[in-house]
Amino acid sequence: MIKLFDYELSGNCYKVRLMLSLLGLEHEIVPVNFIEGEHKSPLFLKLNPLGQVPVLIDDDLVIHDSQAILVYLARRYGCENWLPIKPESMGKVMQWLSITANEIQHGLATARLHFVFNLKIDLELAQQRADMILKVLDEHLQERNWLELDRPTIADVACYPYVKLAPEGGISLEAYPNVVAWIDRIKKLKGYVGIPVSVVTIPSPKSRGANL
Ligand SMILES: N[C@@H](CCC(=O)N[C@@H](CS)C(=O)NCC(=O)O)C(=O)O
Repeated sequence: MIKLFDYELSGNCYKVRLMLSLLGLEHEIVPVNFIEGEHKSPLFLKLNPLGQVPVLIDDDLVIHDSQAILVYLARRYGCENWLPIKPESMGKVMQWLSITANEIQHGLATARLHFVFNLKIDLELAQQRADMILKVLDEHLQERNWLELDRPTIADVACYPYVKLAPEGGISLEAYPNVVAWIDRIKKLKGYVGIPVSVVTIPSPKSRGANL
């Protein structure tokens, strides 16, 4: 059975949980004790030398990085629906995977680190970056329901978590009505699952790297 090494409050792990659920795939969640630094233990580093969650195991395959995992799951289990192989379509979807790993991670996800995990980051810069990408997203979604191909793809799944979690980084979505409408559409997808809301700041992980 598919195993996901997971930390409940991580948006990158949530991305994978959401994809597994949208695809209706049975899986086992293996919680990683992030606060105690279990992701830096020798055992875990054998799965992912970067010491980061999520990590997915499917039979003999061990794969890390939430974007890479979405690609794997979509191609392995999702037929053409979530990631088509037509070069033009694939390119269109993949550009959002890069955006989520860069602009969204360094803006929205980083701002959330300050409030939820009490980490020292440049909050102003992160919030500026967050507003920049939200503006781009909002304009892009003005004339479409989904990020690409007129249907939900892994582009939507990849970008959704940290956009949805923006308020936890002190960023209001009020000025971005098309983004809010897109969030509502994603919530209505068959198999949708949510992420627990972090209402309090939790202790910083004992062992931390660049990201959370
Ligand atoms: N590019 C990776 C980033 C993964 C990542 O940063 N995971 C965080 C949790 S959300 C983590 O494990 N951070 C610990 C560290 O960087 O040491 C992905 O998309 O999965």
